Amino acid sequence: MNQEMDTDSDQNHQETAERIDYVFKVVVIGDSAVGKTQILSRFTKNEFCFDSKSTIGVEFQTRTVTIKGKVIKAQIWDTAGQERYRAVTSAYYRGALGAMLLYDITKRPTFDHVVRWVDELRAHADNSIVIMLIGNKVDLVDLRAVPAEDAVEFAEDQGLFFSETSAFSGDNVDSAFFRLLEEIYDTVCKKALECGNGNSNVADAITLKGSKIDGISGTDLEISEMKKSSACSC
Ligand SMILES: Nc1nc2c(ncn2[C@@H]2O[C@H](COP(=O)(O)OP(=O)(O)OP(=O)(O)O)[C@@H](O)[C@H]2O)c(=O)[nH]1
Ligand SMILES: [Mg+2]
Repeated sequence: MNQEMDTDSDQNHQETAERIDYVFKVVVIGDSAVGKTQILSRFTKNEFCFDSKSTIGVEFQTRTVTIKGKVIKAQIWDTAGQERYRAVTSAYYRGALGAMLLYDITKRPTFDHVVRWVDELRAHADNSIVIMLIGNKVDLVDLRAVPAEDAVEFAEDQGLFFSETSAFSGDNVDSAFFRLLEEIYDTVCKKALECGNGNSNVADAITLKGSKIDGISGTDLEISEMKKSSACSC
């Protein structure tokens, strides 16, 4: 059973005194106005804003949860869907263990472009990255332009997980993020076992451990790090 520890923002580091077993970097991508910033805001702060502005550059929010008895801090990065506002692509993806790839169920072109986003992930992210395809704005069901079946077929074909959400109502937002984090955790454990060190710490088995992002937020951020004391229990 998964359990929430706390919800916080980048500015609020209350959880620093708590035990954190893992920090998982997740990126949110997709066309402009599909709801990337709002789904992040819903997941980390349980907030929604109707007149949100287009994101410029990069920002991240965090939320700490418990998955399979481990305390996991999800560090979730958001950038602009518009090319001209985006930060350096490779730096954005560096160290990411998971990706939320959003389209808007009311705008067919945003779904048609998903294949380009998958290509970008394959080009810039680690090949073991866990990808969750998200059809957002499911509250606008009367305006639906993308049948769920189309997305299911695409997701199966590409080996992606899939969910439909509403950042507005909150429907499926938590479950989608929890599913992604669970899959990341399982991938991390599997890698550790493949490396034959199931009894030692996972960190040594993860190629993405301790990557640094430079020149994005102005500070060097240690990402996707595994606490040295942690052992994989799966
Ligand atoms: N009805 C409805 N509107 C939503 C939902 N999610 C986002 N929106 C609205 O869609 C618009 C765009 O949302 P954003 O989260 O700013 O989109 P974005 O993908 O971050 O866009 P960029 O930052 O430009 O890449 C805003 O007006 C939101 O209020 C949703 O689930 N339902
Ligand atoms: Mg945004």
